[in-house]
Amino acid sequence: MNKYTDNDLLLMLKIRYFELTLLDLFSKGLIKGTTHTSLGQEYIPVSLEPFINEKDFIISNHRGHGHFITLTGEIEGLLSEITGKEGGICNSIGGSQHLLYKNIMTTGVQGEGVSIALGHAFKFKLEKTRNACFVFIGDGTFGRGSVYESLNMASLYKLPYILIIENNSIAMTTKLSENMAGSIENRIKSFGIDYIKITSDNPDEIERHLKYPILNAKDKSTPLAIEFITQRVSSHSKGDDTREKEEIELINNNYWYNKLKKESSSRFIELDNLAKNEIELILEKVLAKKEAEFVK
Ligand SMILES: Cc1ncc(C[n+]2csc(CCOP(=O)(O)OP(=O)(O)O)c2C)c(N)n1
Repeated sequence: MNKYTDNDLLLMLKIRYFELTLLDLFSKGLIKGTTHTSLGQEYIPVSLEPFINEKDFIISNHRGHGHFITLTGEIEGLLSEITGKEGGICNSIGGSQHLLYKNIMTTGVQGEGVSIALGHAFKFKLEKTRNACFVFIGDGTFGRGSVYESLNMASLYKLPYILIIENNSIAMTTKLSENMAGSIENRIKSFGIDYIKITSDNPDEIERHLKYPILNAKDKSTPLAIEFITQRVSSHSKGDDTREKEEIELINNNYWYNKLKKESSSRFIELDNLAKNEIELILEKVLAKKEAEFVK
């Protein structure tokens, strides 16, 4: 198992166990509201992390736990937030989807982040800081007009605006093939914006593709779009999966975790246990906490 570096894999595994923990807590009625897991997409923020610093700004979306954990390391704070316990990063007011912490915010409103990101990117350009605003969207969000308005402005004003598209080919229950004319690539390029497609799920390999384009976007203050061809391993939120059994089986066979599990190297088993134990310990600690003031 030399495909993934230990650091990348450990982080991907921690995100996976965090998400599995949430699904379990929901099934036991220990979390209210809803949640969207990033199972299958864990490697995406891990691939971007080397290029994002504390002065950049990040806007994530409804499927943002992996982004948040990778970029802040705040696993306990996020779990406390979602479970309504003391110590939540937003005092349990934001929950799973609406967070603001240091230089990262998340929003469950589709197509909202793309517009807010323009303001951050404009500020970076004016101040000549060589920072960028990274904004995450799914393929389904191309149904929102704000995406095109934002791409237009980002290109027109040459902003350090980095759009990360997590194309898992489905939005809730609507497949991309049934909903989009043309392609994401052509839509981006029609605004004169640089575009990169990533099909790998190995952060180490992806980083090599992204290094120059991201540095270029920051240095020259110019927009960039990165489309990750990925897959949603779990349901849209908690149990709402309308995909055919055969399709889900195919996705599971292609899931990096299942492939590594099949190979079952001793290093993988060691890292898998390490990640699982860490999340279990955090869960134990969080569940023992008092309810947050806002929840009482
Ligand atoms: C403005 C708005 N409309 C509808 C929704 C409900 N909704 C939440 S996620 C989602 C689908 C998002 O699909 P996509 O952008 O492909 O992201 P994915 O869920 O696949 O990660 C929808 C319609 C919303 N959150 N905001």
